[in-house]
Amino acid sequence: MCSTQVESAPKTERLFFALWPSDAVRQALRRHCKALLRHSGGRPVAPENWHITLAFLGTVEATQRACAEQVAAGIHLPPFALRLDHVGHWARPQVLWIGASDTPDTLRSLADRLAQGSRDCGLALDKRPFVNHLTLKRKVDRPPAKLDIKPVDWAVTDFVLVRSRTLPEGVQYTVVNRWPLT
Ligand code: 2AM
Repeated sequence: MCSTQVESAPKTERLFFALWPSDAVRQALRRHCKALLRHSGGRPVAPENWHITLAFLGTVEATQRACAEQVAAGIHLPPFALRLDHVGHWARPQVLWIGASDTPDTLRSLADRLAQGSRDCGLALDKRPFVNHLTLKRKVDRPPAKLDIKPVDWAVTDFVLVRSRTLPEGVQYTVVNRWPLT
């Protein structure tokens, strides 16, 4: 008798590490960016999806996720203050974003350690250096005339792992793990 073994493909997820704003920071961003968002064309990112990517892992298997989560758990860095005071436009990806003109050393260190640790888990990450940015809109083909905004202060006390799913109604981000900065 002959038996057929069907090998199922490993279960994968699309994941990234991020700074995830509190509701209060999201509300402040909505208020301070109201005019900018109204007058810049393009396709807005839903405010509940706003985040700053620390390291984009791409498609990840369960063992790689566990390894990346161990890397995150092994990072001990203090909380830091982030002042979102700079609006930028990238022409090629057609992205309108807000970020901190001053990248705190702790933030750079957090992003670098997550990226290096994830590479050590066998994940192929983008080689471009970290640029802190929170994407507000996509498909913005030219910079808006007025790029100044009232800064938003964000006391960053943790970082998260996010699952990204593409659904018919749009992209869905779910926070699947969280680590405190202490
Ligand atoms: P972006 O906001 O500049 O587009 C989820 O896709 C998040 O990961 C987005 O914030 C996106 O940044 C970021 N990201 C970084 N590299 C990516 C890649 N190669 N593909 C998709 N998203 C990427």
